[in-house]
Amino acid sequence: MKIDNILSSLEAKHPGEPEFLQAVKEVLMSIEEIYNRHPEFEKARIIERLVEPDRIFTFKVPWVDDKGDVQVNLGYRVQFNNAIGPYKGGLRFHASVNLSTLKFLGFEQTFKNALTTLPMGGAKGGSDFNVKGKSNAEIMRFCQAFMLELWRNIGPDTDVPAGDIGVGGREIGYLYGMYKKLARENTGTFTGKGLDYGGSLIRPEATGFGGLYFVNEMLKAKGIDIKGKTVAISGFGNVAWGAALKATELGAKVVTISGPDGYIYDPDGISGEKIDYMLELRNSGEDIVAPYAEEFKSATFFAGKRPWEQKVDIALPCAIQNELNEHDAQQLINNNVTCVAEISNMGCTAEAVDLFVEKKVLFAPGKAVNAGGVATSGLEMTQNAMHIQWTAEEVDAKLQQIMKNIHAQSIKYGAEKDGYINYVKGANIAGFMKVASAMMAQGIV
Ligand code: 2IT
Repeated sequence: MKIDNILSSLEAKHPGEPEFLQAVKEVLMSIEEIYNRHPEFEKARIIERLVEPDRIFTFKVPWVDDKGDVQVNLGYRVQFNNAIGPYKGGLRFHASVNLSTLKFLGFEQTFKNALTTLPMGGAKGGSDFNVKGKSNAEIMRFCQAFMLELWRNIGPDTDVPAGDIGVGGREIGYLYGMYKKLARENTGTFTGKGLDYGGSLIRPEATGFGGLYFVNEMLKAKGIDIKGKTVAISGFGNVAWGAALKATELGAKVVTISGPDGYIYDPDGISGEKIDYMLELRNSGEDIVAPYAEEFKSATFFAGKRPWEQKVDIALPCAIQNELNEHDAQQLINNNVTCVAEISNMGCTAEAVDLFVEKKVLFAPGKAVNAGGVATSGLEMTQNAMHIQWTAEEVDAKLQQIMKNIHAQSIKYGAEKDGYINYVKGANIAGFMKVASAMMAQGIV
């Protein structure tokens, strides 16, 4: 495999997709050695076939706002790879959404879903629709207009969407309601549904919970106790919420959250009612965290800054891609950080990841750390197919087992001679080997 050739040919074919190239490059660098030991992969052009999505749907989403004005957004679904199972992955509604973002997310999702051990292929979709400042009725009309186009391309055994940034329980409800009306079936072709209509217990918490289970495994492997450790979290959405709940429950102290406006530092710890308040902030639809510092006097708001400048033991990006850069990484290292784990997808820039690995910092990538979200989506699909509902304890036990397993797979392929565990390499190789062997078994399709 010639990584440079593959990347430059991708760049020539699809100019202006830096996030996608970043994600591809990371995986190719990790798997190069093992790939070259398998000439049958090269012969079957596994890499060339893996870096192109199976297909992409792009469509316009016209809708009418509360003033009666017509709005037009772009909608997408990238069905990346279904070697392992039906396409599976979230929908992101955010002003920054474009094809590069969704291709990188779909590519990552393919390997992440492989790591869960559940039969799910990779997909991602969404829109440049910005939820911020929209009324409930506008969000409903947008979701219905989006689904009017997408419904033909999804189904319980073909493609099962879920939430991501900007798509939470409310949006899933509107999307799924319209899907059912059009498809005239009730097979749960969406995960993250409400508990009253086929959703799974623990799904809202799962990404954050799974992330902390993974971090706990990383620390345990080093003989470190998570109790009493300080934690910097970014974001204040669903993922940050689940992470703060579980970190607190495990005895760690969360001292930051952040939004597009800046970050909150609360040395007393963000726990209990403060975590509930985070949800209130989110539900206000304003997309700002500043009011936290007015509500809780122990906290300080740092406008326009990121939480990585604080001295903490554990840093957990929980917001969006490339939210932690090389400078941030250096600050964390200078402050003697113990562990950094991406709960957001590709939360760190390539330079930041390289620095963590070079300095042998305990670091793990999103596709391993945040896989608990989609894994629990897989468990929701199972419950829907069986027409039953598992208890929270049953789902949580399965989630814990899955995260332990992903950790073990990462060690299997990522342990280096000096004892350092390169989780980036480990997770990429483990995910890739499964997808590649599934593709090999099914011929050139
Ligand atoms: O990035 C992710 O794994 C998600 N947004 C969850 C996808 C899913 O299908 O639950």
